[in-house]
Amino acid sequence: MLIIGPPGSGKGTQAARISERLGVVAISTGDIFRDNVKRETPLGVEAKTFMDAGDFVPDSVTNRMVRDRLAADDVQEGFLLDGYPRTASQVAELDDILRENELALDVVLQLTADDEELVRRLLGRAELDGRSDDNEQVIRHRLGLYHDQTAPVVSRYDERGIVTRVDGIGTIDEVTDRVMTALKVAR
Ligand code: B4P
Repeated sequence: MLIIGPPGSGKGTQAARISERLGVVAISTGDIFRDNVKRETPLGVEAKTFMDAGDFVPDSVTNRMVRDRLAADDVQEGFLLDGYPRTASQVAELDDILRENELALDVVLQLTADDEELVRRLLGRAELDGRSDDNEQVIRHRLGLYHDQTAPVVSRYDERGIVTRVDGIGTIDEVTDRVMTALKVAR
């Protein structure tokens, strides 16, 4: 399955819980990038400039990384992709990767929340974690990219009839309950 939503909608938060409850591996492109930035690998050095500006890391880099990750054995029993695909080109690439690995998508979970709530949450996270892309100007840029480029990605999956929408407003536990109920219906 995929989990898609604007920055701050709770993707990473809910992905960890879904992964634990369903026993499927959660793969977050943002987490992989941040880990590489921390370890100062060539991938991390390349990704950092884009991430700090709130821009997408180029598709060529991101696609190669996801292709490698989805070739691992642990995805065969199910997987949850968090934060990918985010562009039309990534949708096409993911279709190819899944076909080549004889994998299929069952559900695309979309988390929704309004922009002002998202800005509030991410500014709250900035105070706790000090993430370099969590300042108001960059947050608003990331939200703009979501609306321009990632919302159309959801429409592509809507045409395939596999999107389940969940309201991301409420406490983390409330959202998890909604997600688990929605997934039971969707599967
Ligand atoms: P991500 O790591 O995906 O960052 P994000 O969109 O901000 O989501 P995240 O998962 O961190 O936050 P969440 O909604 O869980 O990407 C970071 C960067 O990596 C991108 O900007 C880009 O540069 C690059 N990148 C990643 N994937 C890419 C791709 N496919 N192509 C190109 N570039 C890519 O939650 C955020 C906060 O909200 C948390 O602090 C949480 O505690 C809080 N929260 C969650 N649920 C809540 C609730 N119900 N109530 C209150 N607070 C809540």
